[in-house]
Amino acid sequence: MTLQHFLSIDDTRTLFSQAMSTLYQKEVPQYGTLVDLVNDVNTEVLKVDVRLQDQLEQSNQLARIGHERHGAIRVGTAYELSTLRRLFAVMGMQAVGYYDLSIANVPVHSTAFRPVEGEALAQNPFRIFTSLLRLELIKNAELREQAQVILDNREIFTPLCLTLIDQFEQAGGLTPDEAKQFVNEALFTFKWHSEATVNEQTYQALRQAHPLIADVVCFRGPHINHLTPRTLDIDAVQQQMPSRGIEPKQTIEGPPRRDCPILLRQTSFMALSEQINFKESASAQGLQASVAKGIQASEVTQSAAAKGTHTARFGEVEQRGLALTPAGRSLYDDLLSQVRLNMQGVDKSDYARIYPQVLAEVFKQFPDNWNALQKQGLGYFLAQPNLERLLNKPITSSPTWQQLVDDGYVSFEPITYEDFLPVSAAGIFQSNLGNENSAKNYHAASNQQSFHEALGATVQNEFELYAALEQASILKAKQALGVA
Ligand code: OOG
Ligand code: NI
Repeated sequence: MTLQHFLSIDDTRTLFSQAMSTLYQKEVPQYGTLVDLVNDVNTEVLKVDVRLQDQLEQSNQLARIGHERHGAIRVGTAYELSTLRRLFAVMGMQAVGYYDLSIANVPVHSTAFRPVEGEALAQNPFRIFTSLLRLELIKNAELREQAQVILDNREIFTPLCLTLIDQFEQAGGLTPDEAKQFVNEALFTFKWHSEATVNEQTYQALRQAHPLIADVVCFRGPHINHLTPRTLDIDAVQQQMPSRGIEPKQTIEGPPRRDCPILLRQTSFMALSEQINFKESASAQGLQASVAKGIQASEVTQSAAAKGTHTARFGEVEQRGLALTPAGRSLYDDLLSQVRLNMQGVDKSDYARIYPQVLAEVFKQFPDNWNALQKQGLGYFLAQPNLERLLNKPITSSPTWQQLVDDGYVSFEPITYEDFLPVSAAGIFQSNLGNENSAKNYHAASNQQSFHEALGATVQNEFELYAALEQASILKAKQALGVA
């Protein structure tokens, strides 16, 4: 079989992201409302802001904005995580970045599966934030073992999905028909199942330990818990949400509104409470038996199955800006800590009002024009040769790169941040889990090593990826200017 019989992995990813969007719209109708709002706001912004329109066009992003999404899932075992790594590879998505959420008392650590190459990102930058439950952080040994047994006994992938992943790995690709089949099968892993795999008692015990543990352990699969469209004006979306019947979380996570957006700003809304059906309530003995045999065992009798509700799935919007260098990121982290310090002691009822003011005030220390950000090495930029300038004034000497820049032969377009922010992610997690877990302590040393072992690979370093994109653009610009 030759290569042209395969569907490209980028096209498979687009099929999948569209299928996911359709699925989630059916499952969580508010998501559809949010997508409509975001589209309206984006259209409005582009009408008014010609400079932004240009800039997005220059950096190959105008086309992708409309269908750009990220989602999130949470899994329970090394097998699940490493198989997801193989599944996402079929769509050209690789693990980038390590996020330790135990900093926020959430017992997971995470990565994001996403495309890494410039062209793939321009076509469709679909990303899935993927968290692995850190079972070892459950203090109650009995509960911990119970959760482990339940997880070890579930299979979140369909047999055909696993076969097609094998097929992809062996043949180096999937035919268009196989790719469609694959997308259909993969959807099963991400869809919502209202049948819990445990009885109410087990669900409540796990929920008591942490709502997130119940969310990961008690269902057939890692249902997608949100799908996020990208907006060009998150303040407008936040402000207009109530008029469309959506109640946003109190504050926007991330940096403040700026002339030159950096990193990532996010806000979310609490999803509906969804009805779930528990397995039959078992006696202590029956419970043990069903735990020992896992999912199948709890299917023994379902006559007295109780109903309950589960709140895990929500909506989120994001606005993306410049990818920061380690220096820029460290300034961002410092300023964010300052904000937190300044907010200490602020009354809860004043929090939502005061927080944006403090954030804006503290972030005055972060340069807010593209030139300064580029010159000071705070962000990553794509170098673009100015060919018009070259025509008007041919280069005669052999100038340094800096001279070329100073003489106007090169311009810079910001590289978009494609990743996530642990503090923001924690804020999103918290706002959707309720406050019942705030007293619990899941703070732990971060453990990237064990995450890599579970993943079966090491995650890529996001800074290195941005630096490589920047370097490649500099090389190309030099060639175009004939000074390579
Ligand atoms: C993931 C939360 C993190 C983001 O955008 O930062 C996230 C989760 O709740 O599972 O999606
Ligand atoms: Ni998210």
